[in-house]
Amino acid sequence: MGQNIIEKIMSAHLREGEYVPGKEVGIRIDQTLTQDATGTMAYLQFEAMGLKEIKTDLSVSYVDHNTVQVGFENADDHKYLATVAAKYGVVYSRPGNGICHQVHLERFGKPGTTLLGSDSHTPTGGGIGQIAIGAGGLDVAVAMGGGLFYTAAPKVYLVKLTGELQPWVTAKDVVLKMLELLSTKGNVGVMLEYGGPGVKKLSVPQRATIANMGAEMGVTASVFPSDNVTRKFMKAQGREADWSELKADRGAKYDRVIELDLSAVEPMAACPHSPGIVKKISELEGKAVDQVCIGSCTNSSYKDMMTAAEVLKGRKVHASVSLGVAPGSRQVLQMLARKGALANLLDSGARILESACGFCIGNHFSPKSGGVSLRTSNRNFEARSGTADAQVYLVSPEVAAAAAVTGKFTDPRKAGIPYPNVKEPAACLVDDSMFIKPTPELKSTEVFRGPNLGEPPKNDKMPEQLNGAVMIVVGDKITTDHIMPAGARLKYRSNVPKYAQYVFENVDGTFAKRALESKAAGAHNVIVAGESYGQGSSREHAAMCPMYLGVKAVAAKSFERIHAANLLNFGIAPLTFKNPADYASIQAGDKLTCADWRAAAAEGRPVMLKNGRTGASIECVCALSARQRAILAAGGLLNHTTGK
Ligand code: MIC
Ligand code: SF4
Repeated sequence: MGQNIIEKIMSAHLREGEYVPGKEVGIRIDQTLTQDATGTMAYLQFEAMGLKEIKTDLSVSYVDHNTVQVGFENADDHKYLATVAAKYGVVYSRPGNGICHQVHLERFGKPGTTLLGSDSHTPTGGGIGQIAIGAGGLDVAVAMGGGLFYTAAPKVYLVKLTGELQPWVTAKDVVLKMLELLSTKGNVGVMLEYGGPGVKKLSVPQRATIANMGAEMGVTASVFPSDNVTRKFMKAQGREADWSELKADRGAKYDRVIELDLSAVEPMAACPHSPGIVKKISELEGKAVDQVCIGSCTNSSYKDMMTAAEVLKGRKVHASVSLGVAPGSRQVLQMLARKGALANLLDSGARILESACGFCIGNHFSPKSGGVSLRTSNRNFEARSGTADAQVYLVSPEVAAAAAVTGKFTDPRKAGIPYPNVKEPAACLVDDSMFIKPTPELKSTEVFRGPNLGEPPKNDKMPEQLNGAVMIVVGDKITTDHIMPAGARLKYRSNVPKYAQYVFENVDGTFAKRALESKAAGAHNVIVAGESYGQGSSREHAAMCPMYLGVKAVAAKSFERIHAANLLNFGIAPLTFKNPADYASIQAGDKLTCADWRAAAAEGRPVMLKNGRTGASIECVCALSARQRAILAAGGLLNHTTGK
């Protein structure tokens, strides 16, 4: 029987288990990437595991999130990352070199390989034909040391593309359409494979935009074939030798087929506060706009930026709009400068921002109170921009640039602006001088540890009995941005006791204090949640900091993949209600006990929670593999790996 692309790559990397959808398999990881906000903990954990050098083909440490450098913390972290990379054989991408996903696609991505990254948008690499997966830093640390990455063998959906995009319609609109079709929940355990005759009409950066926002659907990865278009992209990057063909066999099977006609896609927007609330731009036309941000790992390719610059050429940014442009890589910024496009942007009144995550993570450039912000990024969760009541819409660079000129939502097809039709470059400006590549001499580098850098927090073994105290009851689709805010708090990523003070800051500002008091009183803290708990980022701090605050279990209607894995890695039991209606019977302050807690969870039996207030018995499922149960019983992956 013919194999699809995902089966081909997965089976070539399969080292443990059997490829049966839903069953856990262990795969070899060829490449890893980390970024600074998750990276410091990943390397601290790598060191804590006693690992001596990396065992992957390539590991890269990017600095792109914490580049604001207010105070000493960020710069200290950068120095730690640079020195630890030198010591263990990791390539270091200096701040200013660009956003990890875009730079990795340009300089390192290789068709047919596996990439594991401590960032949820790692699947961007699917645009070049990699199985690229986002995970917590601890999983990436294990993979760097040559350990396998464990995940459920996926169900594979084919997205069959036909037709061709019309002028002003973009890959961003395609992925927003996909979000309308698949929504942001219910896709755990799925990988998307793009195919059909429409694929060859999409460039690698366009494919990467689509793969990038698979993260918002909750799929594990999105993969494109590697074809002549891929070859041309790699040739333009001076890397044709890294190219190989990758296509599905005739007769390959899929669990579901979704057909999408590219010619019928229209300019779209994701509306506040979820990437899944999708509307056509034509439905929003005329709405006033306060801020426009162009950039992020979703949309800052050369063509994206050049198109925006062409729209703005000879025009002025509307008086009521603040426009920020952050090219995602130094390569693109250098090319814009050489082409004169940077001058066009400056002349228009655009504010040029650093090639980094910046506005996307709410690190700066927060909108005014209640402001309407059009962004080309991938997430518009409440408060993520740094302004709690801002209204963030996710759009294409074309729609963003048109709005910057007109001051309102504008269908670019009707703006009276000639279509720029920017072509992909045949040769890119290749300058790798902002990478520090490992050498044998660098192995003796002394690792720098500034005062911002803590120890990875330790956990005790799983207790025999659960003496649970419900600290908070939250609703559906709670994101990791709700659990562990980033933005202005990002600089505490390497200092868990400090960062933990902000857990659930924007949901219930009393959470951290109450949780610490409850822990000190000997209780095991419990979080109760609705559906799709832990959407969004891979930040393991959303598990590590609750662990520090004494959280031992999260009981939810359902979980998102990366966060469930992170909970487990930090010894917090992810419990799913057998009967989802039980969720409504629990209140904050309830005592939930379980006499055979450790034995039940560790043996894979149902976990019965007794609610002291109502007297009810609540059945929960802790659906884990034998390997995962051992990790939970040990109090997390670090304890499990080091035998503590
Ligand atoms: C994000 O887009 O939310 C982030 C910031 O890149 C996170 C990683 C982090 O929190 O450091 C992600 O996507 O995993
Ligand atoms: Fe950076 Fe935003 Fe991409 Fe996350 S989504 S990696 S914060 S640009």
